[in-house]
Amino acid sequence: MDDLRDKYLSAIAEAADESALETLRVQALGKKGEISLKMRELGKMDPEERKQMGPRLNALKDEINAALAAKKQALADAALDERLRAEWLDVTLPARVRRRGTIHPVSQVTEEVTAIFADMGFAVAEGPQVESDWHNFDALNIPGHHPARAEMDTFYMHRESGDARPPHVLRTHTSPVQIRSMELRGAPLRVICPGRVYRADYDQTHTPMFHQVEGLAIDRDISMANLKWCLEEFVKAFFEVDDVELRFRASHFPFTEPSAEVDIRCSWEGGTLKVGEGDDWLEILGSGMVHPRVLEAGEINPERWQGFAFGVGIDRIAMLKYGIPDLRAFFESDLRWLRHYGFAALDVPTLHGGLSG
Ligand code: 2U9
Repeated sequence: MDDLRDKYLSAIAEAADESALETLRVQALGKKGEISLKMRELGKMDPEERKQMGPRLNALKDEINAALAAKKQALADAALDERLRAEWLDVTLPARVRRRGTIHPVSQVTEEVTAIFADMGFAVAEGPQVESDWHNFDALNIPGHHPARAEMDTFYMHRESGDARPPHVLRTHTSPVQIRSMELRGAPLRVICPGRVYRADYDQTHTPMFHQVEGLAIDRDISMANLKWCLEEFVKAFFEVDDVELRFRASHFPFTEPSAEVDIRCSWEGGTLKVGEGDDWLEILGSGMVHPRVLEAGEINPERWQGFAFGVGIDRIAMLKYGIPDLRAFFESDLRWLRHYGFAALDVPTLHGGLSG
């Protein structure tokens, strides 16, 4: 009995896994197991011997069962410990830096411009990129025969032959968004409209799709003085300088009267742009007082309300601010270029937190 006990207890202690334990259980306690056979022999013993051996065999059987159960639990605990060790993960580690994406300079500058005008109380509006020719042209005082229609190199959408209605267009400016804002919200109104625009033009300084942001302010007694203040504040905030000098040059747009192109004083010393100093002038935007016919098209009475408007090419001012020499790089999706000029995704431009990080 003692030999049996030592044999099985030490074999159980050394068992490497659950299947080794099962083999030992069958060897000792299975139908033909060593201990089961011994128990069967009890019947052949005389009563005195049976009385002694019976309890001892039962005790041995219980002891082996208990050792098997304890070893099974110990193996399961060890397996769980090993799994927990192998699958350990530090969830407080930062994201992998090398694969983090960046914000495209055009998106960055769009956010910067909208943050500046939002701070001055302008709402942000968006509209369709496929527009009716009425919203894109007629409402902006550009009738069918007007040379500006041809100048804008418009992309026309397809119409079924026999359909006499004028075709839709890919918007050539974001101005139709302002027309829609006037229709929807009436006066007074302060709105800024960033977005993609399209013109059939492709060379060193033009791409068929580019980005604009246009602004419109309508109220009582609005004048060019309000426009001038607003644009000065914008240029100072955008180029992050304390002072600027603006030059308004008389110009002509069908949707504004009077109209002015706006230059800023700058220097190009050493090949880098410095805003607010020097003897050069740099054209950065177009502007003017909203033409009465355009107010009427937006269902606003020009006898009671006036407005100013302006338009900026986002791609162009992004190139100027961040020293990007070639417009076409914007559209090439070159990851190395994007990493070089890109902006951190979480550095959202705000006036209080800094525009460009
Ligand atoms: C409404 C009324 C007036 C928007 C204006 C300009 C002048 C302008 C250019 C800047 C660079 C286009 O991207 S660019 O080539 N824009 O010069 N835009 S005034 O005038 C409006 C717009 C909407 C209802």
